[in-house]
Amino acid sequence: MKKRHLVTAALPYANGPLHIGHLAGAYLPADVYVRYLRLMGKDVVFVCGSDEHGAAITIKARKEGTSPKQIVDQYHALLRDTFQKIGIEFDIYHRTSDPLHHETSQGFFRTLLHNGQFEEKISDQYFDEQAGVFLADRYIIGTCPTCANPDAYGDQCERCGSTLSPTELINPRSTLSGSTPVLKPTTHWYLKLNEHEAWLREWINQGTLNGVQLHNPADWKNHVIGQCNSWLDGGLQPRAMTRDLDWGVDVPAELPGAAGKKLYVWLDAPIGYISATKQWALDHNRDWEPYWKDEDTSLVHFIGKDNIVFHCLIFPAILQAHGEFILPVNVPANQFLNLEGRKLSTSRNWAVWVHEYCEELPGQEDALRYNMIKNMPEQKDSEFTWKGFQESTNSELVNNLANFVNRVLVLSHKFYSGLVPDVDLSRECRSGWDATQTTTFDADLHLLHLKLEDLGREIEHFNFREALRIFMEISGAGNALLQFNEPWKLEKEDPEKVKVVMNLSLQYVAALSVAARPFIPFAAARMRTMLNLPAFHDQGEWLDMLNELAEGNPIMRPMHALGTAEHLFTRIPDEVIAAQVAKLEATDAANNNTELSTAVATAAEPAPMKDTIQYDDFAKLDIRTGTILTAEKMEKSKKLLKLTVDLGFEQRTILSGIAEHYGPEEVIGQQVIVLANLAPRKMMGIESEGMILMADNPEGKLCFVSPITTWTNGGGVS
Ligand code: B3M
Ligand code: ZN
Repeated sequence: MKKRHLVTAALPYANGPLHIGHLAGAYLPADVYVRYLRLMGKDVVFVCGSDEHGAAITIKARKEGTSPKQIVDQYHALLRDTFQKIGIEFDIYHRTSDPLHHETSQGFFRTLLHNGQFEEKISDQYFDEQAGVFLADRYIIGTCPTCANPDAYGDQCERCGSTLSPTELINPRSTLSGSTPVLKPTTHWYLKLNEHEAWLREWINQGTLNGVQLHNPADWKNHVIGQCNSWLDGGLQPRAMTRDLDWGVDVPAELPGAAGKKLYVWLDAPIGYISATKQWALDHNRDWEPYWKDEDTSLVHFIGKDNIVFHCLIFPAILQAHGEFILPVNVPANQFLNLEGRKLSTSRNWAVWVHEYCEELPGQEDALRYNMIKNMPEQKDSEFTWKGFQESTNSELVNNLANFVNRVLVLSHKFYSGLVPDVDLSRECRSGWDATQTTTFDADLHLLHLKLEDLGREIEHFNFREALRIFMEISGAGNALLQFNEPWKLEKEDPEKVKVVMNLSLQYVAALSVAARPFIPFAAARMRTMLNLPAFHDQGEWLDMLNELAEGNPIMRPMHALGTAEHLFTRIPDEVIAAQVAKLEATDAANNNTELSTAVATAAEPAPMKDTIQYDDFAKLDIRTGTILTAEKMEKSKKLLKLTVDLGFEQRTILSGIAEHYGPEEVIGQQVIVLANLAPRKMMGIESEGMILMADNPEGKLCFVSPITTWTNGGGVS
């Protein structure tokens, strides 16, 4: 392992509260990892902060009729407090509106410019003459050239998933004034990403840079490498690093043409990790530079999968372009968490908001953390349900863990007045790991040692679900140790044997109090009090424990005086779950009402008919039937499925915007009608060679037009 660690968690946009998807995606895995490193006595700095720039902020401010500054102040405070309540323990929670960050990112910009990393390019961009401003992509809406959605955004069509540029929109309009924007030339600084493509490809796939091994790509998640390669295969293009905006970090004023220009938010935000480290160093009288510049630092970025390319390609390119910085050794991005069968959605309020959870279920912070880690979307999307949450709390935390800890403490007070008993090392008892085996004190302690090492290794490899499973396995073995030996019955007959069982059980509880800290830190602290062990200082307690066990020493010595037993966890009653489910149902009803009224409004105002076309125009369409042979979801798109369609005479790759209506498994084998002579179009790095024709049914679901195989009376087929 490297000498020091710098761990970052994605800077959340300060335009809304934190939900469970954020927690499961980036913050909890980062927090578990960092807490473990601290307990292993590592030199680690954990940085985060609010991302306070970008269109996300200004759009929210416009929506609420307030200023961007007010928005970021409000949400920065809420985010900071929420993290604290749920036990995410950053060394610093900074913010990108801080002057130190502005200076730092401007400094970066100057260095990149000085290093010849930019090219200045003039391009035509949309300008709103009424508002007098250039328009960010998200401020322009118009008709999607792919699916005719009249409300596609300048960067993406949310109906068909196409990645767009504003000039591709048909009938563009400005969301600021409603007017038609005009194209006006503007100059921007473009990072020559194309010049970084070759080394990025090598670094991502081999883990080497100029032949030097920096990391082992086998340690990276497949989906992370896959997403990077799909971008690399599409070819990296120069990317504008400045924008015409009035909110953000100014392009350094001394540069000609800087007026009215701001740094691109994906240039400024990741540099926020560096500014945060600088501020932490200032606050603690430390040096920030080794954390970013010394090869003996392990830099790890925790993010959600929508941020992969920015952290694995663009930011590394920026760091290399600067020249003094190290690269991350891993970017263990998680996939997405769904809620009760649906995608989390901020705009539809389909979420569990963490600050509301903390208010409504006070004292149950660890129960949420536990459930999120247990279901963490490490390799694929996963699911949060309130029922599952109740189940994991009541049957695992209460019935297994809390019950074990409580029984051990209560019995120790009853049998030994709360003093850890001394044991006869030659005595045997039944093993909690295997009902058919007997064990001795030393042998069992050795097994515990091995389990704790396994658990730590899983955390080091970002396998948090597996680590948590081992944690609960230890608790389960502790319970079984009691169950198989029944000390409450045996105490009269064979008190010496009971001492072995009870002392071992106490060692299990002590081990669990340390191992619990990364996952359920509040409960871990309560366990320390119950055991009358020192509170955590996060200075190598786990390592000390392993060292003791390696020497064959127990974690708690005989005659150590225990504290009193309290309840470690309380059950989640049915009413609490019912109330949360009702809250989601109300959200659902509200969403449907809005959709209904939008649908009614749309129905009352039919879209104007398009111009009449002549038969000759229609005859240009080459329409064929085909069969879907394969179907898969596209990594970065909610809407697109990638299909292979057999037209009888050839096979085509077609991207179709139906992923929200059909899963890949449902469409394989389906007969479809294909517009076969549509000009090929590249979307998300893949060329689509045609279009699947489908129609909305009265419920608004997209339907295939399928051949008649059976028909019923009244089917009206002629
Ligand atoms: N704020 C995007 C997001 O929340 C962005 C992350 C920045 S990390 C440097 O998805
Ligand atoms: Zn579209």
